[in-house]
Amino acid sequence: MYALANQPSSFLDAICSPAELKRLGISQLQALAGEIRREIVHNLNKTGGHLASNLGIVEITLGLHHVFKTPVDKILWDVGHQCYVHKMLTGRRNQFDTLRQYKGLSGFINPLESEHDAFVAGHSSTSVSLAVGMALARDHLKQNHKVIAVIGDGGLTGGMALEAINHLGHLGNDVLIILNDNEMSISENLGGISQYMKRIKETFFYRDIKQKIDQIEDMLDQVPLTPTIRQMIELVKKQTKDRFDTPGIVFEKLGINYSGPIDGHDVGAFINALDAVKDKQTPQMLHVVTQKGKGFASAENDAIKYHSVSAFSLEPPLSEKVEPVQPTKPKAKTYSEVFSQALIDLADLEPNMVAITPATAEGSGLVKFGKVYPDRFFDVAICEQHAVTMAAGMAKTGLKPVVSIYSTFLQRAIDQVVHDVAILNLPVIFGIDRAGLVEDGETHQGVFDIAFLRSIPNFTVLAPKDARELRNMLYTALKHAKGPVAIRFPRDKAVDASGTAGNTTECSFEEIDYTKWEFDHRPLGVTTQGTVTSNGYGSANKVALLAYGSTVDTVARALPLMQAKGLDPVIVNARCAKPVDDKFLSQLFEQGFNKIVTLEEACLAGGFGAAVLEWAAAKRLRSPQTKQPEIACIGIPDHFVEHGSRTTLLKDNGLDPESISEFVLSFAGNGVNTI
Ligand SMILES: Cc1ncc(C[n+]2csc(CCOP(=O)(O)OP(=O)(O)O)c2C)c(N)n1
Repeated sequence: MYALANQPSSFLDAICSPAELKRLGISQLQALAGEIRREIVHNLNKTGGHLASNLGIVEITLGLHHVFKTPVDKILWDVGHQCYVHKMLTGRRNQFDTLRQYKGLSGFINPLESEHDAFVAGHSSTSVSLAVGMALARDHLKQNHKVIAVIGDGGLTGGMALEAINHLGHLGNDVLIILNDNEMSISENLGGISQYMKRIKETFFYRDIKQKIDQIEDMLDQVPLTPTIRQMIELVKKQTKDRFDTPGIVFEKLGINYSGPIDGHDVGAFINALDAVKDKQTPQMLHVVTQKGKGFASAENDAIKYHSVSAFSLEPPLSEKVEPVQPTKPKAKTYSEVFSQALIDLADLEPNMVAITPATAEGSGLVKFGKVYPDRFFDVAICEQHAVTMAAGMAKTGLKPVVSIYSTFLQRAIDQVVHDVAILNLPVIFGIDRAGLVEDGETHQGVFDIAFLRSIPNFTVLAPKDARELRNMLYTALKHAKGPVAIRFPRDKAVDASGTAGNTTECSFEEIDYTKWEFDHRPLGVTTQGTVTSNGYGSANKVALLAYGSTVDTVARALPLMQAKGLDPVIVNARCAKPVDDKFLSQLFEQGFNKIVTLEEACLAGGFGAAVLEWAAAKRLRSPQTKQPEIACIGIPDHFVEHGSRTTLLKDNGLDPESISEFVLSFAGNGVNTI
């Protein structure tokens, strides 16, 4: 283990591009690996990031850049979360303190950032498909370069990777797959493929054992032995051999030439292995064994915790930076924590409920549920499509599956949602985590789910305004849903309507009519939930703000700003985007509200605001005599949202209280409500 104190990086300082790397010998590369690890740890302790995966892939990255020549040769990094070393070696080291910061270096791979990044990634299991595509194009266009896909054992569990391998074996084109096997996904990797790779490694050790047995046999040949003893030796040899099979035979049978496994931290061995396969013109897989977190004891010992970290302390004892805790103030829970706690609280009430995660148990807070109810918890690996269709099968057979999935990863399973869940109107509940803006950037923004789910018949698309409502939505859906229900919530601290942020998870459950919208923050003469009565202002300008999900809280925070300027709008918790609350909207129109603003933390195209506009257009056709209000929509415009802190991104997209207040004030114009 090297010392963590920041030391001079003489080799790293000399590297401005991969060209300099090629001049280094093996021992120099080894020294460089140490310098890189030190720098990664020292940078990430300030910026946070995917620490363990990057520490594990240092020698692989060095070897690849030593042997191949980017950007001519194409290296496709699966997921792209392990590309920090690659970034350091391809001219971006000086920007490392801006990693994952707004306008700084992305935490993922992206050709818009560097010509050395062959493609964009953030989602898993795409690299082999991309490599096949690029190799086919190269061969068709008679170009001459190598295409290399670097994929982890976690990424290999994803269906797409297996589909691509299947196709590549059939095509036979020149693609090199580097399989980075650290036995970890975010959590421990699981499934038959992972087990198979363990067997391959055992087989590797079998070579040693076999060699030793052969040596013993040679020695025994020198001494006279009875036939029985000879038979016994043969039997031991055979049984030992039968326990193992030829390394990589499964890949070989699929048409991919397998070599390995080799030690991925022995840069010399790795370079030799690359040299041995680099000129082959056929599909090759090089199986490389690495350790996640290599070289940093804390990450080696707890690779799950250090998979992705926020800023942490390097002072011994190594620990995360802890904010000074106010003893009177309980730590606010996140929506993920509220959701997963609700699942635990509901488990006894709903014995047929099961929870499913596609390899994101940590992020979704489901680890505890899995420990308490191991028979009712299914981590399916990085297999979103399988997760959804499996849930459909469960629902059809009488279980109550809850698929806990990030908004961005649900995108991968849209067909399964339509074809396997929605057509039969199956009561699968989707807990859509990280719905809205997230730090990671374009590949991870959870902004499309409303638009795609709203277009699917039979779906109910909900978003709670706070922790209590999230629990009640889940409770009610589990009890009564006759078809699919999606409940979306952001990656954020949970809001508690009672103002004691995050401590509502201890409360009991309550059935709610979640398709009905409610006046939440302004009870203006509301008699029953979802019924609009006059607000009594008699003003020429009656403004209603229809807020969906996380924006209810933001709008509540914008209210005093608007009131200070003389505008006192009605705030509606429009918690169901599909179906929209027909009765409520009718009443709103009939009450003479002449300005309506919709708000959502999602793309405007096809989103909640679009649902209200569609409703208004249909209403115009149905009853042309009804005076229509002006409708404006606040949400994310038609662009991809980059990386940066959630607060910055919300502000950038007009979703902070100040921007909302400004927009509404200007939209409301002069004749505002007076208070
Ligand atoms: C489609 C998709 N689902 C889930 C994730 C979340 N995720 C990010 S990294 C990761 C584990 C990847 O494991 P592996 O490929 O073995 O790489 P390692 O971090 O072990 O080097 C997961 C599940 C993702 N990026 N994409």
